Amino acid sequence: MIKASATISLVPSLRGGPWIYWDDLAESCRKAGALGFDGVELFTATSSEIEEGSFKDLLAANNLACSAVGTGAGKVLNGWTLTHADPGNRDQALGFIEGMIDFGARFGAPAIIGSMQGNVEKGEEREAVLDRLAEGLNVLGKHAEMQGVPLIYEPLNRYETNLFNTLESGVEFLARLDTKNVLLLADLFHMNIEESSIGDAIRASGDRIGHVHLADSNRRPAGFGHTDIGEAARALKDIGYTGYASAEAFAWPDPDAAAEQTIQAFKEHFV
Ligand code: LER
Ligand code: MN
Repeated sequence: MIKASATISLVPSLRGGPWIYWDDLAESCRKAGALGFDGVELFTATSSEIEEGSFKDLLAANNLACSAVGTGAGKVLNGWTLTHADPGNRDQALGFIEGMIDFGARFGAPAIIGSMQGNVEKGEEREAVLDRLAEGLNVLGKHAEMQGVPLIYEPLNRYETNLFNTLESGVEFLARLDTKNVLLLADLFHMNIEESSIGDAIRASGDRIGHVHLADSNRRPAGFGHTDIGEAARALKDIGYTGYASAEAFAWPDPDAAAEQTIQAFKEHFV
């Protein structure tokens, strides 16, 4: 069975980004639990702002798991990436993500490397940048393995990274790592831009997919755009995916309506 996850951002300066809930962790968990979500994905500025015991209590009280933790704040707020030309910057990125891996692992949740992968900047050699990415993912994949969780690497659309934009190129890159503990994130919003066929790309990636971001073509909740969500769901069932479909979508028209739309679309297609 595929599981439904809502997203919660606790970074006020990034208000307006693609997360369903915004304001209050306890209230967001209560609402997600009441709607029947199985999990919540967290986006935080640091790995230390949530108290472990109280979040565990919140999850248990609302019948939820933590589905994943995002690491993008390391880039968006601090400018760190795993492929930055400056080794000091890369070290900061590594330390930040290690902290996030440890934080997520306390709740059995993997960390996601999305924006933290960075870009090949003007004048840089692509292969040298990919070597830095491989080095970072090897270190972090092994670190995550010690904590008993996978690490999730996310191909993004071309307007966000020039490293890897499709699942196929991501699968190929992961095969060259020393660690097998890095899995791919299939984000339906990015895939709508980059893939020729979302279903075929999912079927071809099979067990390399470890997490799914559920959003429609316009990044509104599933069903509010023109992506064939049913086809994506069929492909995920075909490959035997049993992870989360996590609603990394705009809180459109508002958080409550976005959450309700997501859970309805989930019940229609994924169950
Ligand atoms: C960014 O567009 C995204 O999809 C995130 O999951 C990556 O941090
Ligand atoms: Mn995503």
